[in-house]
Amino acid sequence: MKLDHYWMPFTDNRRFRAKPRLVTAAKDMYYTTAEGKQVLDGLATLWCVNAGHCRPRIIEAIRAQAGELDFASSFSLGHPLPFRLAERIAALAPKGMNQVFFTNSGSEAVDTALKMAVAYHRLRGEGTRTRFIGRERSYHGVNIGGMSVGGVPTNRKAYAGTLLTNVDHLRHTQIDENRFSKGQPQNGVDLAEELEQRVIPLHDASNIAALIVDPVQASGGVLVPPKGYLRRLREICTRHGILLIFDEVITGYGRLGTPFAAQYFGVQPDLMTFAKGVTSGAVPLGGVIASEALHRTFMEAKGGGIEFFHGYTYSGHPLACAAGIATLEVYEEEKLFQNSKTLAAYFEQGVHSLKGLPNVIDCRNLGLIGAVELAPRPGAAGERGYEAFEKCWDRGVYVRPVGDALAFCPPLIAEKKHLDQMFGAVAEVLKDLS
Ligand code: PXG
Repeated sequence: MKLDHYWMPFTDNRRFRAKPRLVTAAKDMYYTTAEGKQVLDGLATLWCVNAGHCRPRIIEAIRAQAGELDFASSFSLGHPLPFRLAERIAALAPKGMNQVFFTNSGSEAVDTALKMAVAYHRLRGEGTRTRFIGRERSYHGVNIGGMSVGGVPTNRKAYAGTLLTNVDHLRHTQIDENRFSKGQPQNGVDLAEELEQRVIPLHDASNIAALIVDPVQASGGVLVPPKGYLRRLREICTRHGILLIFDEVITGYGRLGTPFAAQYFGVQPDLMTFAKGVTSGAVPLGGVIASEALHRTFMEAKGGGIEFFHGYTYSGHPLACAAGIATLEVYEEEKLFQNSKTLAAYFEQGVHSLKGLPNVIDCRNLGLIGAVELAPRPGAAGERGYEAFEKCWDRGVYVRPVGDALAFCPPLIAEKKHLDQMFGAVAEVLKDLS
């Protein structure tokens, strides 16, 4: 097979073509590689395969749907599936968060949420609220809005001139005092004060539409919010009429043992984005959950007509919705959010068992998400992390390099033996890594 024509996303294409890593099948916790080797999926592939791979119920739902109604639009013509899925999602979401808008990806969900926020303020006669606040090291997808509120420097660098200018960022929460924290760090709640002490006075609250945060910053390196930090942000937003958006693309659907991070932290946002775990990765699907109050503002707008001029051809696609409904059934029947919660303590032990190995400068975890951070090689940031990733793969374990950190995010069907295999392989690799 030629590898000459596929331009791979977020990939060192030249390195890949020189040394390809191909998988041809997957089942539950494992991939099968092109060479026939079994590799443990330690990252739910890309933080999304929460129910595990090729689950019969999900596959069957997609197959049956494809034969019955392949596609129908949701532009002023409906079909039952997105209504059914939205009802299920609303039932999982925090109370009062019950209006679901579908997209095809997390990036689209983020840009949708940003547009909803601005349109909402305008409908309420506060049309000057057009600024967005994001955070350093946050990842909110790759579309113009999400990239602009995002804070991963490498994702922004090449596009600096095209970024939205109506954006400011809070600093991230990774501080030295919190190294090797188990679960939520003790220090750093005060970092939330930057919103009220610097950002709001600078721009004026009357110009700010929304603050967007990923409750656990996953692809930014697995940064766990300090105790009380998200609650403090909520209080400040409420005081100043600023909407709070939780980007739950990774934290949603059981990653922290609750349906969403909002419930884990006991903090209620106004808008939540989701994607990934909603179909366990089987078909692309994302969306935004809006509060009833926000939605009401749109529905009570004077004049009638289309309330929100926004949507994608495939919003509410039948195959995606069928996969979503089946996935939520699997989560419920197999009590996978509960498994995630129960396994979190063992996972924490596994992550922190790497402390003390050569070059390990931090271990972080919450729920079933974690990372070990390695010291960068002088003048070659990211190289040690990438090499560790390659060596783990050779040992039959897939984890993701994020700079010089390795991220862990197993499917929620994981058992202790899988975690033993994953952390055991990582430990062996780190022992020998220069
Ligand atoms: N928000 C968050 C919090 C995400 O993690 C997106 C939005 C965008 O979702 P889509 O479906 O448009 O990709 C994500 C996606 C990585 C990596 O390097 C992480 C993501 C995507 C690609 C790579 O860890 N997360």
